[in-house]
Amino acid sequence: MKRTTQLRNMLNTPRTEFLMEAHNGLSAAIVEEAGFKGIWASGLSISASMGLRDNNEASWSQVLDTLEFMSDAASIPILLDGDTGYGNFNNARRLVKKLEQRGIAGVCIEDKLFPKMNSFIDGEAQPLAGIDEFCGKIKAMKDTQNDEHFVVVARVEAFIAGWGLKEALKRAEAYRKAGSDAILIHSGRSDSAEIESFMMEWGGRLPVVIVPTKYYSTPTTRFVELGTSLVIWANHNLRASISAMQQISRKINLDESLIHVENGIATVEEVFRLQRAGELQEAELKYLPGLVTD
Ligand code: SPV
Ligand code: MG
Repeated sequence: MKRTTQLRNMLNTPRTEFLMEAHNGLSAAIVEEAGFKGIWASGLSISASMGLRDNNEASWSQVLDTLEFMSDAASIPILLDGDTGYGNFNNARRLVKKLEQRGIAGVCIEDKLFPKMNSFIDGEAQPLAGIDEFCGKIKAMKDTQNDEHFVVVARVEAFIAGWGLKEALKRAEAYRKAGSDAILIHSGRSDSAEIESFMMEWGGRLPVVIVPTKYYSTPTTRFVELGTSLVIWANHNLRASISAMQQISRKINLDESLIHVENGIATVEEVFRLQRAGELQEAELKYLPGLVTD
């Protein structure tokens, strides 16, 4: 089944499904191997892994290059966190064209202004896009996609910006009418009150996607009860790798030795396995003329 269809099915089944963050080819392969059905290509994680801020400092074509590695390294669908679409409707529709060429299953755009700022940094100070302008962007993206199953998710930042439930519902409804395939409702609260209020009023008009980074203590069963379609674990591979790299770098620097670290980290053979080194050896037997050794 095509990856676009797989992602669309994840949104449209009555079950709650899950996407796990990845930010490069290696993490994409690891997410797939762990058993996830799909990948969130997080803007925060991709930019951080480049040593950059989540403010569109990476160019959109650099993000595209990263996605190409991810798309090659994993066979499950990838939903790109496309920020604001990297410009106006014209940039956003060109993005869709390029994503489809690279086998990306869908993109999520948020109703903020380019260059964006991460939602958890001074969220309330962040201006929102005009509703009409954002709807035009969604329409342009939907009109551009070649594959009818390519997914466009509209992300509502009304709660993040402190504009409240009424505005969140108004925007979600406008984005639905503009043709989006799902609504991502975001919240920076440490409890799920905003999400719950939205879900009660929304009434399943379109599938809903959530990102419980800040309200992580809400049990997943609650998201299921609320009828959430997709839950995104948005940055946890990046954060896990930061902790692991900080620890190992400090320890090796302190010890000036590898004696106490070797057993606690992935073996070199594990790196080769994840790179699929075995496949190359088999291909060499098949395609390379035999080496003359004597
Ligand atoms: C991301 O993963 O980049 C997101 C989710 O957009 S958040 O960081 O919560 O805004
Ligand atoms: Mg993001």
